[in-house]
Amino acid sequence: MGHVSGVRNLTVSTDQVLEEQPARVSPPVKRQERVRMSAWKPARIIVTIPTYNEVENIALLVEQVLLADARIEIVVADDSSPDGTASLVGELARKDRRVHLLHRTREFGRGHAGRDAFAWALAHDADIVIEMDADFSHHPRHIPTLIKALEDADVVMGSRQVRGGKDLGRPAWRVMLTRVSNVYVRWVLGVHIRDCNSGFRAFRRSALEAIDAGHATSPGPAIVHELLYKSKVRNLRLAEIPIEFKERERGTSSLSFAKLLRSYVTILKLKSRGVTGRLFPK
Ligand SMILES: Nc1nc2c(ncn2[C@@H]2O[C@H](COP(=O)(O)OP(=O)(O)OP(=O)(O)O)[C@@H](O)[C@H]2O)c(=O)[nH]1
Ligand SMILES: [Mg+2]
Repeated sequence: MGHVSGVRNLTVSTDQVLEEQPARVSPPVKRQERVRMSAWKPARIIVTIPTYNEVENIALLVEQVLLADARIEIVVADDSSPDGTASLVGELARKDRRVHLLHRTREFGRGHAGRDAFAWALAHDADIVIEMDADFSHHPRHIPTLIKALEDADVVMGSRQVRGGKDLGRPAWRVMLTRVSNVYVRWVLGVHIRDCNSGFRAFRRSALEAIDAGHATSPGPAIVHELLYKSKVRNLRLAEIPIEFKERERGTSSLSFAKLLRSYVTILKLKSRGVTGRLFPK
């Protein structure tokens, strides 16, 4: 076991298993920048997947994500799920060197898991990092489009709310809740993204470094808003591509009303830190 520099609480074992200790782009890309980006050849793409009780989804998802692009490696950040997700991913990792497990045993939460997975990806030389959910709401078939759109953007979001995007299989009240919370996030954080709640995103390495994603502070789902807001504050180029978002078919949601409410409060705190210049730790 050896330590990974730059990542807290992580150790690496030789068998790849880790244990704890058509896009809307703004602003327009300048010609000079286009020339620079045409030479951009990302070699290493890391897909990060936070999981909690996803044993019914994760094996098939991993298989499909690996097929999406030969450059992809996957890191699954699991919070010691009682259903055995981590041991299943551990088995997959032993069979395939492109799969890695980040087995988290403390500081649980969707946000902290996302943060540690970003830190892991950066420490492992990712040129592109894509974060997605494990429940097939984010389908791997959209991955090539996300990667392509990064040619003209720093951060690309899979969006239900742009032309061609869909929100399938969810009850009307959930779709409405997503829309209302979008209005709230856009209003509070002042971002002009249509689907601020989407957790299906691709980042250039330089973007993750600029927003210091490996030290994101939101413990829960508000990490998606934190990274979006920090991207805006850092003047990164944000783009949205349409995706078909589908309600999960297997496993159960970890999202509760209490978590949702807490994330709305976190969004207010983010804004307050933003206006008082405390968004990024000194
Ligand atoms: N590591 C970790 N992952 C989590 C945690 N909570 C949720 N996740 C994962 O984060 C992703 C999104 O969680 P979901 O439970 O699907 O929540 P959601 O997509 O916001 O809500 P639904 O629309 O109800 O599915 C999934 O891959 C979950 O397994 C957590 O506490 N720790
Ligand atoms: Mg989900």
